[in-house]
Amino acid sequence: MERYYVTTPIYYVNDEPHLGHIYTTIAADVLARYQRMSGRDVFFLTGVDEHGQKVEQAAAARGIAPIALADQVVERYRTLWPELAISNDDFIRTSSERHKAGVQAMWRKLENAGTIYKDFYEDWYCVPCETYWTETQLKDADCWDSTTCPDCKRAVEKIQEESYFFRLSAFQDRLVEHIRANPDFIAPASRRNEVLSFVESGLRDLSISRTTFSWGIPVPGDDKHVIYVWIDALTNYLSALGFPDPETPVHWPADVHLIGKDILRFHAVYWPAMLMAADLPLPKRIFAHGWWTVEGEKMSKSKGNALRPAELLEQYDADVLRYFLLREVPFGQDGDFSFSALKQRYNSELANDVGNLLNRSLAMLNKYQQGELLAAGEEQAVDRALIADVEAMQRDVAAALEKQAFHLALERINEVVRHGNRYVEENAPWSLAKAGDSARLATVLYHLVEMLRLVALQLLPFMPEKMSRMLAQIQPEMEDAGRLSFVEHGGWGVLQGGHRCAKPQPIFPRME
Ligand code: ME8
Repeated sequence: MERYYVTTPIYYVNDEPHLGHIYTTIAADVLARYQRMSGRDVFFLTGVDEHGQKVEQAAAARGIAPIALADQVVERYRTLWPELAISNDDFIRTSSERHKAGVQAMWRKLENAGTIYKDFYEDWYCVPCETYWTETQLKDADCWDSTTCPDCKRAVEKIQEESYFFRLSAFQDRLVEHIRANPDFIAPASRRNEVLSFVESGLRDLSISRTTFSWGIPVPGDDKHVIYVWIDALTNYLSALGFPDPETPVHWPADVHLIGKDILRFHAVYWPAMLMAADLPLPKRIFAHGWWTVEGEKMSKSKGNALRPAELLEQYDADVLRYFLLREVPFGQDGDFSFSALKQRYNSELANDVGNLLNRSLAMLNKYQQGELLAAGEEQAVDRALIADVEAMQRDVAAALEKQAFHLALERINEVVRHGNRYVEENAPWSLAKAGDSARLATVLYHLVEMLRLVALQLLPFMPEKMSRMLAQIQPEMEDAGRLSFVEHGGWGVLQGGHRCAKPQPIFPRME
């Protein structure tokens, strides 16, 4: 069976979940569900990043131990994911023994490959970003006088300590070569170019251990040092699969690491270089999505305007959020979350288009044929055009999702829904009923219901709960929509004459 491995970033436990975290996780969930329905053996991983100075400081500020803070926040994530219908196969904590074993094994591999050395280190460090800056970088960013971080503009600290280093510079040429030879490796293309010019401008070796705090995984054989939080965190993608036993787990390499644009350098430069050093295959793709603002404003802890999932779930069904987040903004671009945009999209695309087509089709089937589907008679050009559109849509959605173009996939499905609504108008079943043309009426109703079934199947990964309800109206005998697959149920003509549908029940009532 073909395998598929999709990951989200592991989220820091110094903050509660917010819109940015659910965004990546929902996107990964849609891919996982879609690939499972396509017959692949899927592994979908998410989890939390518990170590590092940032978490240690956040815990100290609350007067608790780092692990106590981690335990609290982990619970928030663990209870949140089912509420959003997230179907992850595993949840990795970096404080777990299996993860520590994986990270220490990775360290040993880098060491055995001769890519780690000890030296002294003097630099500027931004704790909130867990990022190092050189004097030159601060000067270039006009941050030297204020000694603030070029990214977040908060104060950077001067650091001088003994440290282990990873020979990142030795991988510059191979990285450039790999990125050039594999145009799909980093997406979207604009991000790929950014990474390429960053690597080409020259890489310096990376400090990968700390002695100034202790909340982390000890360096094997030198426990004065803890392993740099990013070496620790990135290795989660392997440790969750059981690495180092086996060294190359069956689901490795990942098909896609979904991340936000702010953590691209770690994933597209450091991580591949580590894997090259450890002689392991590289992930096939790294996709960096954009950032959300909320009602036109940047989300920030200090402003207290971070959008919290619990607040959203009080107002909207999980499926509506899932749909909106992936439909509103092309994946890869920045976007704005606004309540009015959500309502507008919901009413026009879900209530008016999908919801209305389902309601009117099942209402007519119940009115004219007592809910019974009759076998389709001779097909006319309009019927063939509808079938062809559905089948083309299925191919287009598959192609869009290969490229993580969620918005295009949804737009293409909506196009078929609009086609369905036009088909109703053009074939006017009410006139056929009036004229007593029951053969043509049966054919038109068959085409409508069968297309609705296939539309619901394509939308199932995006809106698992709503689409299960839609399918339960079309196929009331079916017990569990979760077992449907494109392979078995994706073809035209699965429903047979004599099949009974339920009475319509609105699944997308209008929002006022
Ligand atoms: O970076 N819009 O964790 P994290 C969209 N532990 N995405 C956003 C966002 C916004 N406004 N704000 C944050 C870490 N994000 C590391 C990852 S992976 C081996 C280690 C996204 O909790 C951000 O882009 O700070 C990032 O991808 C994710 O939230 C996790 O952030």
